Amino acid sequence: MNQPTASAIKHLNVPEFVKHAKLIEWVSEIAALTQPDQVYWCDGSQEEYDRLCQQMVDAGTMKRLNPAKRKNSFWACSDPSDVARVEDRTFICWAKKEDAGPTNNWIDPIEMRQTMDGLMSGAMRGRTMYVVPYSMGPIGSPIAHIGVEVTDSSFVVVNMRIMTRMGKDVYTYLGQDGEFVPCVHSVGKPLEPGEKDVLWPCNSTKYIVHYPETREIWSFGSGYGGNALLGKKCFALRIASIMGRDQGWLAEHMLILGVTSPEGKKYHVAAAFPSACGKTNFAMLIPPAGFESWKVTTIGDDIAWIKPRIDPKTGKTRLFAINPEAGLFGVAPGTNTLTNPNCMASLDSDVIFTNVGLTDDGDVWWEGMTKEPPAHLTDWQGNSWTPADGLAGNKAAHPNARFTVAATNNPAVDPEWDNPEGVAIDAFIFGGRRSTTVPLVTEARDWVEGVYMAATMGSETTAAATGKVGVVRRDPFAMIPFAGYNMSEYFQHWLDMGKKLSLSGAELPKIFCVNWFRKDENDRFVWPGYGENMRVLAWMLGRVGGSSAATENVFGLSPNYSDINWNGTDFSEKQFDKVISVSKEAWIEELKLHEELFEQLAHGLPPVLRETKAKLEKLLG
Ligand code: SAT
Ligand code: MN
Repeated sequence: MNQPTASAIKHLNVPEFVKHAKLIEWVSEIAALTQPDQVYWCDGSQEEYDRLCQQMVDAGTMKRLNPAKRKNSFWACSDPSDVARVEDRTFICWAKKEDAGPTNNWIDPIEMRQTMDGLMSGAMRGRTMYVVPYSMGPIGSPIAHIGVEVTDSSFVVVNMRIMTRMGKDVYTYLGQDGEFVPCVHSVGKPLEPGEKDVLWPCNSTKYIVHYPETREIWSFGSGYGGNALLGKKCFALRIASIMGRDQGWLAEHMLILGVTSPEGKKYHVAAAFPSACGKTNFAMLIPPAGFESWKVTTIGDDIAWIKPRIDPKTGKTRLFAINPEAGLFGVAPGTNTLTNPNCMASLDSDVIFTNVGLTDDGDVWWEGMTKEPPAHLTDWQGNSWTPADGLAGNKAAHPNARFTVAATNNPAVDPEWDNPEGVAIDAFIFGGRRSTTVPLVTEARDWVEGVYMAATMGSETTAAATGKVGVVRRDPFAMIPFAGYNMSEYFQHWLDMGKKLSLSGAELPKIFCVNWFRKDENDRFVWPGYGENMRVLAWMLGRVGGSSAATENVFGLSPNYSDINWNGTDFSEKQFDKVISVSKEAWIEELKLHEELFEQLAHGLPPVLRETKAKLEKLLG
């Protein structure tokens, strides 16, 4: 480690509310390495947010939207080379390669530290280094954890203020020696004296690095999303999944919903979907006709931290979940008032939009927002754009254009979303996008079978993500890019949790597998999806509460047509058969693909998963 120089320490500007010697020492080490012009300790106030936003408006990095259209909102555009998470530049640097497993990029941590020290050396020259203290989860919650990110991007600071509980209270909570995950971020574009900054500084070399043994995150070269907002995927999933394994809890890529039945009973479900499976729509579901007396509320839209605890109401151990985030960082394109009115309402004010189109009257637009595009706008790369450009294939918004907005902007936010105790989970739901094979809904007969379903879940690729359509990618637990350790050991951790909890007499959540995307012989979706998914959700909760019937099949338990409430729809039994049916031939092929996955993950694969597969094969006959 570089020794902090006397001048670096002098310029640390430590405010009197920071009392944590180790934190100060770490900040001084990073300052000595990265050599910023100044260090600024964020307090998280509204005044600070407004000031930094105004600075970016003055510099041209952000534009203030028309307040009559979107109050207190901004439009920003990234460099066209810096538009999404860079999975191939993301590394999990365990001392031993096997610990990262076959699905993660690995480089020896000693080598990686040399590389990162080299890249970070002087990386913040000419810039301010911001110290961003944040809590993932309500400050002081027994399920929450603290991080501190130093960054040379004020854009990251304002996004972190929306996405996390950021500010002075975190220093108070940390006190003199509280634990925190240190996160170092630089856009990797130092400025020479007098050099004018670019609008979106970044570097063509990018590294998103995790050191599991020391629980550190180092990120270089990108200012975009999960590459730079290090509390999200880097901490809340990759590092937290490791903490969860070590400490006996779960950090999952799951939304959390509250569902209140007409009788007033409140359930909570956590659901994992790979990208492009309608996760945000499900997180903000509006019950359809016939379900007016049900209420669905959002606790989280992306990540769940789940810890076991005795439920004071029942005296039994249950799994309690919080949303570690405080905001939504959602994909804008495709979002509209028909398919997700709650999401659109969340975007009325106090939003930072990145890489969407800017209309001539100072509002935003993206593909799929309205049927008719505006006659003219400025596209995400700053070019003049007309619908003719759209027809020629030039999009007004980048497909991964995003909005950053506080969770409380969502009109359907759950009253318990901020409860430090979390909510007791009744069911886990795992889903994927499959045009064939996987039925609309199946309940696992037990925890092990549920883990098998989640471990083998797959999703067909969509054009937006890969350019290739319809290839099934396995994405166990929707965690492939986010597990901080060997995926097979992650399966083992889920199995161990189930075993330990059931031995202690805990009430385990039920596990379900869903697929909203079955297609008919004309390549059309059969299931209407969106709000109609409420019917399936109600069936699942009926299973939890003991009121729904089900029939056993090869893979578990599924509803008959008459087991689902069809009030308010004419979805027919024939259509239902198309989405619930199980084809023996298709499943024989499917299980071969499961075997391919198991071969890839052979190192440390829990034997019980292969045994479960053998059981299913036998049932198939
Ligand atoms: O950029 S994020 O990682 O925050 C979102 C995503 O890519 O899933
Ligand atoms: Mn996600």
